Amino acid sequence: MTAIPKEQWKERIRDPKIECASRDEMTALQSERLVETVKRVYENVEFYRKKMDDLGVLPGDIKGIEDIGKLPFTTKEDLRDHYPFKLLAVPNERIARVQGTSGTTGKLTVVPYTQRDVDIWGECVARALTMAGLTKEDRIHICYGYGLFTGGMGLDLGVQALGAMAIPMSSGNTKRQMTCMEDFEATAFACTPSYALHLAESMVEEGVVDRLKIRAGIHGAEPWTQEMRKKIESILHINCFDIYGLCEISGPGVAMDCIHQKGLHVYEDYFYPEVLNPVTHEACADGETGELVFTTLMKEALPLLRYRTKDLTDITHGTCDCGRTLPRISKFRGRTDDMKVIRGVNVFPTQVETALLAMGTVAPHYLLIVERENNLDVLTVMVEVDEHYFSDEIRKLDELKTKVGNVLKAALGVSVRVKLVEPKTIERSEGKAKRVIDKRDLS
Ligand code: DLL
Repeated sequence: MTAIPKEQWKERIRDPKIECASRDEMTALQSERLVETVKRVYENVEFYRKKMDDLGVLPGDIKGIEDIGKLPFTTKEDLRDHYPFKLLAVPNERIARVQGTSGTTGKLTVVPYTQRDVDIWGECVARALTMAGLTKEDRIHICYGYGLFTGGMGLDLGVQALGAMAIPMSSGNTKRQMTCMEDFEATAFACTPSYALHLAESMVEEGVVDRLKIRAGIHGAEPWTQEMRKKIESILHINCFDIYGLCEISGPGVAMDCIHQKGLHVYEDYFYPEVLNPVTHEACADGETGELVFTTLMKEALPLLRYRTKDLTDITHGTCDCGRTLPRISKFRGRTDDMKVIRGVNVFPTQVETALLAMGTVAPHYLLIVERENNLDVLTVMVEVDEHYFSDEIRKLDELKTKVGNVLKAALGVSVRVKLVEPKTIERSEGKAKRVIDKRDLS
């Protein structure tokens, strides 16, 4: 496998008029799109009409992007409260598809798309793939999950828009992934960074690295470090790129970094980014860490005003070495909430609590421990159970352990290791309970 040598690297930009626009040109475009979006949501979405009325803001008060601070915020809770389709801004028959969060139950967030939303999503991913140096000549092996999760479908749409060849593997079955990668002569692959590293090490073990034609890896959906990137790059001799997105805004392809690795370029002509102090909601200066907030500028089915992502980052404006003027956000520092991303799946401690309490056979004292083993995330859930389980025959304890594991897997959508412990083993807290210990080094 060979990375594209730096000296041979040609900057590839799919849409230079947009991606290299001057600030004035971009502001004019964003303003026009924001004014139109606000008018549309006010007319079609009762939730926003009420929120704006409560703030005393009328669509006519929004004259350009400089007025964005007058608009109300939207949160994940708002989406859940309006589950599944109560925030639609278009008639039902215009919905072309739905996607959702990576969690499988309880916390599901559903996102409807019109065909134009789908096309724009594909276009954003195609821009990102172009940024990774890929063209229609490439064969892109997609091992993100397909389904409601946006990873598989998003990359697929991008490959189609690029005109390249999609290899829709979905996730799992490492041996088969390697065989297909080799046999189909894939030139790029896309999956979570933790799986990329696992795959890379498996390739070394199987001795297939030199027979593969992979040049680039497109990784995201979970936080990962520069060190992890370097490790994957050095094992496979490729270039890796960090792709970001969230289903509420469209999926992967909201932002991605270029070969210069100076932050992830945000497609701000479609998604207007703000970085705000999570407490005061004041705008952060360039370089200052805050919560990333997006306003969609072209979304038809589910336009969102000032959607609070809870992802912590900072933003930089100014021209990048690649020539793009799109602002750049730093690799993510974490989240403002307690959500954990385990093997690309969003997991909330409250989902564990709900599932455990519904069982009735275990105590409501639990602890999540997240670790990284062989480069894969491992979630251990420690749960207290009645002491008679420890004095009775061991078979009963084993049966309960299997049952808890099955219940949690069904609730979370990821397999979990279960550790049943005696009462009072888990530390009690006087203030907020500590529900998660994250031992992965994601700094
Ligand atoms: O994870 C979309 C996606 C798929 C992105 C494939 C990239 C590749 P959700 O399931 O809605 O969507 O989860 C979104 O995942 O708010 C972040 O906390 C986290 N996340 C996504 N990409 C990155 C990344 C997809 N590159 C949530 N770095 C987001 C760090 C990321 N965290």
